[in-house]
Formats: sequence, C-alpha cells, structure tokens
Amino acid sequence: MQKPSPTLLTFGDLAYQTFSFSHDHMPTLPSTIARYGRAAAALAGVLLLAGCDKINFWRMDGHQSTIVVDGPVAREQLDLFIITCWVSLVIFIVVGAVLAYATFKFRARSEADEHAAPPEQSHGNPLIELSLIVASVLALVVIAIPTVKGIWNTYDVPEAERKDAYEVTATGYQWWFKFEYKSETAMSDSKGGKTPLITANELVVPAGRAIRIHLRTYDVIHSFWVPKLGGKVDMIPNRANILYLKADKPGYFWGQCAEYCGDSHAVMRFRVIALDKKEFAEWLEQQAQLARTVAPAIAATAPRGQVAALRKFRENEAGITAAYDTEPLKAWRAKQDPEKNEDAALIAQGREVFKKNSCINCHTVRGHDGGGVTGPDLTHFGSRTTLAGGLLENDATQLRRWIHDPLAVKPGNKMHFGFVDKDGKSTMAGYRKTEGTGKGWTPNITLTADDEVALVAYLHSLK
Ligand code: HEC
Ligand SMILES: [Cu+2]
Repeated sequence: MQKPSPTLLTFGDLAYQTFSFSHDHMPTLPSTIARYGRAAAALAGVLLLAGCDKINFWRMDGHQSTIVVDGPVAREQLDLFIITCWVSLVIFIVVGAVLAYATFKFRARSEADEHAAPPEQSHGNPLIELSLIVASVLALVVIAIPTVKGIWNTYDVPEAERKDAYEVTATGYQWWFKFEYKSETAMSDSKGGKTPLITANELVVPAGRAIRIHLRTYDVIHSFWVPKLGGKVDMIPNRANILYLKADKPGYFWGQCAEYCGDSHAVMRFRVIALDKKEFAEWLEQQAQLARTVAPAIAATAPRGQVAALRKFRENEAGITAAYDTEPLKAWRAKQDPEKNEDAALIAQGREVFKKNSCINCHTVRGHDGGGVTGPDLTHFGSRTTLAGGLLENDATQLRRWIHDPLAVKPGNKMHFGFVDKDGKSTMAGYRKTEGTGKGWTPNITLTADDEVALVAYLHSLK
C-alpha cells in the first residue's frame, strides 16, 4: 500500500490509517449505511428543490420578487443588480481559471516532486500588479457609473413628472403603517366637518403615475419597501425622507418593513394597490364618506347565521382563501361592496360592543363612535383585504382570531398591551393593563363569543 502523502493534514492521515483496513474487505455495515444515506440525502435534496416550484423558485416571481418587477424604480435597481452580477461572474471565471490552471500545471507528479525543495522565491512583478490594479479599477468603474446614475434617477420623482406626482404620507408604527392623503378631504362628522383622508396598511395609489411618499415614523426606525415597485428607504425619527415609486399598471403588491424594529418586525407588512384613474377616483370618493351605518331592522335576539360559520374559526389558522391567493386584486375589488346577507341586528350589536369596550379609545371610525389615533383608522376597515399590518387576510375567520387574542397572532402588539408610559403605568390600556408597578398584566377587555361575532359583523360592515 502506498504511503499516505505527508502533505495531507495530520488528522486526515490518522483517520486514513485507522479505518483503511475495512476497504480491503467486503463492504461493512457503516459504509453501506453511509452509501444509502448519501443517496437518500441527494434524493431528498432533489425533492426539496422540486417543492420549491410551489414558491416559484425557478420563476422567481413571488410576491416579494425583485427579479420580476412592475415599476421603473425597481427596474433600475434590478438592472444595477444584473450588471454587478455580470462583473462578479467575469471576475469569478478569470480568477477560477487561473487558480485551476496553476493547480493543475504545478501539481506534484511524482514522489520526488512531493519532497522537492520549494522553487526559488521571487518578489513582485510590476506588469502583473499594474494590470491587476487597472482591471479592478475598470470593474469598479463599470459598476459605479450605473450606480450613481441610479441613485440620481430614483432618489426623487424625475423633474419632468414632479408636477403630476401623487403625494401621500406613510408613517411607521410598531407594527403597522398609517397612510395619510393630505391632499384629499374626508368628512369627519355629519355636520360638514373635514379632515385629511387617513387609512392603514393598504396604500391605494393611481397606476402609471409617479408616487411621492413622505416617510415618517411614530416611534423607532422602520423601512419602507415594496420589492416589485422599489424602495427601500428608512423612516427615521425627526427626519423627513421621501421615496419615489411608480406602478406600470394596475396591480396588487406586497410590502414589508425592512428595518428591524422590535418584536413583530417580521410581520410588519402592508400592501400597495395600484388602480387606473377612474377606479382610483371612485375609491377616493368612497373613502371620503363617513362610516357606513347599517340600520337595525329587528331586535338583536334574532337567529344569527354568521355564528355557526364562525365557530370553526380555529380550523384554518394561517389560512388564506383561494380567491385571494390567486387573484388578490379581484379579491380586493370584491371587498369594496357590502357583504351579502348582512345581519343588521348583529352589526348594531357589534357597534355597541365596540363602544362599550375601549376600542374607541384607540381607533377612529369617522361618523360613528371612536376617535382614537393610536391604532389604525377603521372607518372603512371592511374594504381592506388584510388586517393587523398586512399579516392576515381580512376574512371573518382571521378577524375573529385577531379580536379574540391579538397576542397569539402578533407578538408584543400594542393593541394587546396598550401603551405604557416610562413609569410602567398604562396610559392607554389595551386588552391587558399593568397593575401600576410595571410588573404583571391584568385583563382589561374581556369579550364573550357573542361579542366577538358581533364585532366581526360590525367591522366588516364598514365599507
Ligand atoms: C390600546 C389601544 C387599542 C385598543 C384598546 C384596541 N385596539 Fe385595535 N389596534 C390597536 C393597534 C395598535 C393596532 C395595530 C396592531 C398591529 O397591527 O400591530 C390595532 C389593530 C386593530 C385591528 C386591525 C386593523 C388593521 O387595519 O390592520 C382591528 C380590526 C382592531 N384593532 C379592532 C379592535 C377592537 C374590536 C377593539 C376593542 C375590542 C380594539 N381594537 C381595541 C390598538 C388598540
Ligand atoms: Cu418596522
């Protein structure tokens, strides 16, 4: 048997000597297991990759893809990424080829080679060194030109489109987004009061038009990112940042907070819905209205069709409906109309529950009770496809799950714990409030199953 090469690591050398005897005989059990194990691992790998097709691994056009994009800002960012990839690929091939060539060409061909003295060492080769410097500088220049151009182009709405840009203000809260349309007026009461239009978690914008988003934060640093349209830009306390976005055509886009901001950062999401001119105008008109009131025709003791359906709310914990999954924009449009089979009595009951518990302290429902601003505006909550910062689909199952126990859905959220001042006292109690010592939380809002069902009916009637 040939002596193991002294250039091998000592550890490998030892292992070789210890176990090499088994190779001279029949395959042993461990080696058989190892062989089948490797085959199984390879097969599992292939199966896993095949499974990736479900999340569009090969097509790379998932909800938050930056490879299949739908707007000029994201496209410019993608182009830059591709250029960087090509430059890196060229460097990889050149360096890899030189390395492979040297390894092959200068390998030890015989036992004598292995023990030969190292060749005479030389120092420096001006030609090679200079050309390496020039090549690196060139590679950086190739990347730098489009980078600077991209920063210039995407920092703000291009001059030519500035006058026509649609402006909105987005404010990050732990862990949801508020959207303010300061140029639009909405009714604040039935006596003709006016207020800017405010909504949450779903940013509805005109398609094909530059959007200028003013980025603000209520608490910590957040970051605003809609992968298919562009971003990301941070929302920083005491700093006015802007972001330019544009959707090529009507669509439904996924957004995400991209700066770690606490417990529920990973589930701090939102949506951007781009509509054509006419549909956008219709949406604005509807949102400007006061909350919809469904007049109770009969007493609240009538049989409730919705109760039975809601009982099985545990069955579909993280579920989203097939209609929303495949055609989100269509599902969003369907949400704009009042639901069929509304139970007016139940809705009226829900409105009472909303008023009796401290929901109204944190949520605004223009025209109804409720003027709180620490939680999302719920005036037209029923017309949104998502809830809890874009985390859940806004259907009866998920809404009840949220109202039942917000903490089980979203760790640390401010609806569950309310707002605590620096002495540890609750300033605005949510589902739980402190004892005043800063230690221990006690239940504050307790809802019966009936209350929950009524709240769901009420909130979904707010179109
Ligand atoms: C202490 C303030 C507070 C109270 C009280 C409160 N909420 Fe909330 N609510 C919030 C906050 C904050 C959020 C956002 C949570 C998140 O997504 O992280 C929220 C979110 C919601 C949402 C989801 C809105 C959306 O667009 O995503 C609904 C629905 C809701 N609350 C209903 C209620 C109901 C019903 C009650 C009363 C039983 C209630 N809230 C009581 C603060 C409060
Ligand atoms: Cu955040």
